[in-house]
Amino acid sequence: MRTQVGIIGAGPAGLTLGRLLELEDIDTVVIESRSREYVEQRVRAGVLEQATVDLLDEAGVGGRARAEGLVHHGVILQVDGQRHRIALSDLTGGRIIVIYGQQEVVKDLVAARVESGLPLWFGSECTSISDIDTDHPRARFAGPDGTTDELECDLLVGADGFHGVSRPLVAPQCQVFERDYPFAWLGILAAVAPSTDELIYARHDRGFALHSLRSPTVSRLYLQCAVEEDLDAWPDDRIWAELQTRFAVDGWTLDEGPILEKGVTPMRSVVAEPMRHGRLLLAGDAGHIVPPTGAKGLNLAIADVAILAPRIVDLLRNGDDAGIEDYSQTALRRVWRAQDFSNEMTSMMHKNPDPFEDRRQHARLRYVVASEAAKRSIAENYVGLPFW
Ligand code: RFL
Ligand code: PHB
Repeated sequence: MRTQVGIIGAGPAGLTLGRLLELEDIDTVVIESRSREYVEQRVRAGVLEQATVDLLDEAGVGGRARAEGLVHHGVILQVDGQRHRIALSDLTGGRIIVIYGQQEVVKDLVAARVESGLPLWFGSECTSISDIDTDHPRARFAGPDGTTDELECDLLVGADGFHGVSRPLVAPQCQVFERDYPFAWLGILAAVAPSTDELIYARHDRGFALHSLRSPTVSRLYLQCAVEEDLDAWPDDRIWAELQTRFAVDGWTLDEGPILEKGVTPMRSVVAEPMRHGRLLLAGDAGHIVPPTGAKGLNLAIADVAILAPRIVDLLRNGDDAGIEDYSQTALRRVWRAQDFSNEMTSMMHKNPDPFEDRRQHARLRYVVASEAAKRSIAENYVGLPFW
């Protein structure tokens, strides 16, 4: 089997790249190990930067995000039982964020690809990649019926997420930068109307809590927990009691409802450099992950492919490989900016087991909420810096 660009992974990065290349008449095959149902139900990110929504729109797949996404103009930081608004739009010349579940983005992209009749092979797990130093890299994969096959292409893109095959394969040639944080998030999805109009990031002596939203009837909430947290130790009433404590402010109540989903997410920063190895390019979580406190992972994944797509077109249409050569360096500038911001938000909002660090970060947050300059800096990073 042959195509121009083989894309491993039907997450936001792989599917968006497929769409951007479709619009340029470049042939692609997307190989995805999971089923369509699985990728469309996987609950993850919720905050889209304006530039992300603009890009989806330009690619003709942003209609539902525009219609159903919740446009937000601010977020709340809570410290010492007091809430402080970061006026995102006022501080950034009118920029916004849109709350729209990642699985909805994935549904929209899958629907568009299916409608275009382009190859998107679910249940097909890429098991190995070869010949990346030639003009014809290859991906081997196991299909749903147990058969194995091989895809030969002009370029391969590893958009297979943090647990995929592409990064481990090139790891020996990479410099991998890593940081583990000494805590994790216990996340829930609950069938209850959000108790807030804007996201609340709360720092509390018992640990961080985040109140996010999905729709007028569904809330998404997170609690800082231990890295090895046992979910069985967290029946629903304990989760709600802990959330009530951490979000408590006078005159406000947190409404409770049935919990639809629970999970524990470790907090890590990883960057693999470079993001190009011959004719294998890494995009999205395959190349880097950030802790979720800055809401950057999905936005970075989309930014990577926005940077990559025109460079692929230059190579395949005009034989110009300057853009591909420069892809990693360009994408990594943005990645490291997001690492810094995500680290800052994470450190400042969480209870740290190191008492000195904990006091220092508490002081930093108190400064941020009191300073116009510091709030502006948080706002411009949160809404997203321009692609560069
Ligand atoms: P994905 O979404 O992981 O997709 C990779 C796809 O590749 C498939 N795959 C394979 N396919 C074929 N062969 C193989 N060998 C394969 N191995 C893997 C997988 O099945 C999958 O379908 O990566 P992508 O596209 O790079 O997208 C990245 C985002 O998913 C991720 O960065 C965000 O979800 C991170 N994130 C957030 N990002 C934000 O921008 N804003 C947020 O508010 C936000 N909140 C979050 C988050 C991530 C979280 N978790 C669970 C990690 C909140 C949480 C709790
Ligand atoms: C989410 O809605 O899932 C969400 C929002 C903000 C974050 C992380 C996750 O920083």
